[in-house]
Amino acid sequence: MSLRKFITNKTTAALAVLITAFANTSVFAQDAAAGAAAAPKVDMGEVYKSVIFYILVFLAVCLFIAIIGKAIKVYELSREAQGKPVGINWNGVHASLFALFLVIGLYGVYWEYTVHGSMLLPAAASEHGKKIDEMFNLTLIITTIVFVATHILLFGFSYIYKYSAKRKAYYYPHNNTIEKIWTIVPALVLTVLVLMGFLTWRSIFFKVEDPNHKPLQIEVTSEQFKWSIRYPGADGIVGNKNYKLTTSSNTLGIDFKDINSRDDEMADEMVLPVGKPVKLILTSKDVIHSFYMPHFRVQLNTVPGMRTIFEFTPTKTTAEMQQETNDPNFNYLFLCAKICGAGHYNMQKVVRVVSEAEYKTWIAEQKTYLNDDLRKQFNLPVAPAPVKSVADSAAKDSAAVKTNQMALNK
Ligand SMILES: [Cu+2]
Repeated sequence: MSLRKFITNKTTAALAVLITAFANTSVFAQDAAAGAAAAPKVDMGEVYKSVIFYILVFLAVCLFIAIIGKAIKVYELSREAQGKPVGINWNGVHASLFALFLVIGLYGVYWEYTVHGSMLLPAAASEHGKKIDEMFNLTLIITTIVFVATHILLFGFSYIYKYSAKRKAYYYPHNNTIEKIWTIVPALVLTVLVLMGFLTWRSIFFKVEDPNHKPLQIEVTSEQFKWSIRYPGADGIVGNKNYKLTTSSNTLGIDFKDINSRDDEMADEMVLPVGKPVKLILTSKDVIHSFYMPHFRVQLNTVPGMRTIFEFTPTKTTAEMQQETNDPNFNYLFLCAKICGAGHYNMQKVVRVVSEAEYKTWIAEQKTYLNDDLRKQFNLPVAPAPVKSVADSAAKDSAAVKTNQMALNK
């Protein structure tokens, strides 16, 4: 096939595609016009919601680029056929594109940091949260420096050392010194970051409990698709649970034979006294969920069949945070951070951090799980509530501490 015939064939084919596309669009337009006269008007805003629309736009853009490419090729071939020098210096074009990409890309990074950077979470509202934020910031600073330096080298060198007929490439296959530098330096930096992470994590998780300053125990149970919050009642201990005891009236499977369970209270929101350590006991009824309190920098999986524990101290009340963020509607949240099924998005609850006095008023208003129905089910005398011996409570307390310690050591 001669070159001219080839080009003509290609052009005819391209024209045929364009004409077909145009004809189809016209047919659509006519249909739409006819339809509009007969039926209620179609909302064109809906078009933007369909996937097909974006596929067609993508194909149209590809077609446009292909046509431009073909036109340039035809221009170059015709120059070649006439014995003229090549019209476009592609090495120069590519090198300039690299340089342009570097400038636009770095500006994009700057824009991301300044515009979206302010959309990050506000300052941590818990004691350990400050350490996590420091680690996050240090990692971000180091990776940003490395990112900017390597990209200037990568794109800058591609521009500076673009092909030149006057220059011969220097063959440079290996250099031990360079190999050592770019192996040892990242290894050292990563070792420091990993060690810092390890030590921070340890300091958050392994705490020696002060017997005079016991944390407030709160049990959170996840299930598809909700959270249940259990407060320990006056004894300060969340009682035992057993999945075999789950019934329609005892959905958490609380074991009311355990005296510590009897005063346990249910709550619809999590209310925490400011400045007091909180020990979260997390469990799950069905699949693994992830308990996440973004403002307190708390995140831990809830796992069926085991208890996971996280201890933290909130340092700012909701009211203080509303002032700080200048948002009177601000509320702390906890939510599920693991896609756990269709209703996952619905798994969130409000957390209110309040003063000690407000907390006491609130907790006094909460109902106990144990009601007359459950008393009958567990063969317990129907009110008045049983009196618990101090020795019993102390023994249970040390047992609970041991179980928690075991869970922590795992
Ligand atoms: Cu989820």
